[in-house]
Amino acid sequence: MGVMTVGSMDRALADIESIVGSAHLLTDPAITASYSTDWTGRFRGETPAVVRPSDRDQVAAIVRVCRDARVAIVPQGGNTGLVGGSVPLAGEIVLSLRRLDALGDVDERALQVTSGAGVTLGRLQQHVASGGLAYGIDLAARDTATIGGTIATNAGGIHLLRFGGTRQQVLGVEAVLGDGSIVSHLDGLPKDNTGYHLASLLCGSEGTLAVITAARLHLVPRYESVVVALVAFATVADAVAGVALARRRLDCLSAAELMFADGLALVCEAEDLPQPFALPHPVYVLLEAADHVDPVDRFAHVVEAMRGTLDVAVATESARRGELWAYREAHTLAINTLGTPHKLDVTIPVAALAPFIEEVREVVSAVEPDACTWLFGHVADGNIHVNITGADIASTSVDDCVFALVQHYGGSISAEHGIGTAKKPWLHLNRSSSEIETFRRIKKAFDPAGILNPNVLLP
Ligand code: FAD
Ligand code: 2HG
Ligand code: ZN
Repeated sequence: MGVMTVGSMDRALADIESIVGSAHLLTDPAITASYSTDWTGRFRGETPAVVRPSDRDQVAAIVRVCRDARVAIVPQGGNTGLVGGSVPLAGEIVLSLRRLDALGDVDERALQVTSGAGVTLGRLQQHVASGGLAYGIDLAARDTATIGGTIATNAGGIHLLRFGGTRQQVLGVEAVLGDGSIVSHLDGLPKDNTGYHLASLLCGSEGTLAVITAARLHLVPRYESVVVALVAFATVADAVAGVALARRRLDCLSAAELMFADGLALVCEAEDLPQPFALPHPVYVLLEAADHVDPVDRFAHVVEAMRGTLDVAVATESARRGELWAYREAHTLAINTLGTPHKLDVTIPVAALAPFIEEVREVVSAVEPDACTWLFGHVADGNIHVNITGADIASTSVDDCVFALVQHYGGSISAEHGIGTAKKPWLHLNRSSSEIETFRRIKKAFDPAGILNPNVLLP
C-alpha cells in the first residue's frame, strides 16, 4: 500500500463520519480498546477508529473512501477469532459489522434463511427454531460469534461430523469487494452451476478479499430428542475406535468431542464443577445423538459395543446435558485462567491420532520442560486443539515443534480457526509456493488496493 499521511487519515475519517454519523465513528481509546484486543488477550493493537455501519451501502461507501485514501481495514464481527485476524495490529481502522443484524423470514419449504453478517450464531438458532429448523454450525462462542465472522473463518465447531463446516451451509453471499463494488447472490438456488462459486471462496478468506454483509444459509432439521453421553476410556486408541464405531452405526450422531483427565480436572477447578465420575479416567469422549425419534436405545447399544470403556454418564434432559457439555466447552476459558496460551488448532489423519497425542506432549516438554500441553477437540474430524501454557509467549519454539510433528503425520496447521496473523509463518507447511502465489493473485483481483486485512493470511 502507498504512504498514508496523518492528513489523509483525518480526511478519510471525516468522510467516513459523514457516512455513518458521529455516533458510529468511535475514536476514544477507552472505547476502541475492546475492539483492538483479541479474545485471548494475546493480540493487542491500536486503531484510529472503529466504524459501525448499519447496512451494505454504508459498508460500500466506507470501503471506497478507504480505497481512495489507502487506509487499511480490519473487518470485525464478534471478535472471538483465535488467530489474531480480527484486531488492528498495524494501525488499521476496525470495520465492525455487528449492526448488520437483519434476519429474513425462514423459508420452511427450501430450508433456508438470509442473515445479516452481524447476526450472532445464537440469535440465528433462535430465529429458525420456531420453524422446526436449526443452523448446522454451532460452537461455544455462539452468543458472540457472528455469521460474517464464521463465514470469513469457515468455522467448524461441534456438528461438522454431521452437517459439514460453514462452507457447506452457505448457498450465497452479499459482499463488498476491496474496490467498493458489491456482489450479491442470495437467491438460494441449491443447483446453480453458473460459474465461479464466490461464496465458497469467501469462506475462509479471513476478511482479506471482501467484507461479507449478508448470506443465504442452508438450514437443517431441529431434532427434539437429544441424548448426550460422557464415555471414559483407558486409551486414545480405544476412544478413536469407539467414535469410529458410533459414526458407522449411528446416523444421528451429532458430536464427538475428546478430552483428557488433566483438562477435565482444570475445568472442574476453574468452573467449580464436580468431577463427573467417582474416579478420574485417562480419556473422555462426549458423544451426542439427536433425532426426531428417541435415539437413547440405539445410542446405548452402540456405547455397550465399544471396547475399553471405563465409565459412562448419560443425559437426556436439557439441563443435565448442558452440565455434561460444560466439561468440554469450558476448556478454552479454563486454560486462559493460566495465562495466555500458545493456541494451536491442528488436524491429524484419524489413523495417526493416537500416536500424535502420545508424542505431542513429549516434543513440547523436550523444548520447554516447564510447559503444560492441554489437548482436546473434535475427534471425529481429527481436529485436536493443542494449547500450551507456561511457555514464553514471544518464542515460537513450541509452535515449531508441534507443527513439525503435524507435518510428519500429514496433518494441517489450521483445522478451523484459520491462519490470521498467528499462523502466517507456517502457511508454507500446508500450501506450496504456487498455491500461495495463486492466493496473492486472487487477493489482487478482489482487493486491488490491498486495503482489506492486509496483514492477515498471506506471508
Ligand atoms: P471475528 O473474530 O470478529 O473475525 C474473525 C475473522 O473474520 C477476522 O479475520 C475478521 O477480519 C473476519 N471477519 C469477521 N467478520 C467479517 C465480515 N463480515 N466480512 C469479512 N470478514 C470478516 N471456531 C471454530 O471454528 N470452531 C469452534 O468450535 C470454535 N469454538 C470457539 C470457542 C470459543 C470459546 C471461542 C472464544 C472461539 C471459538 N472459535 C471456534 C473461534 C471463533 O469463534 C470463530 O473463528 C468465529 O468464526 C469467529 O467469528 P467472529 O464473528 O467472532 O469473527
Ligand atoms: C473449541 O473447539 C474451540 O472449543 C476453541 O475451537 C479451541 O480454545 C481452543 O483452543
Ligand atoms: Zn474447536
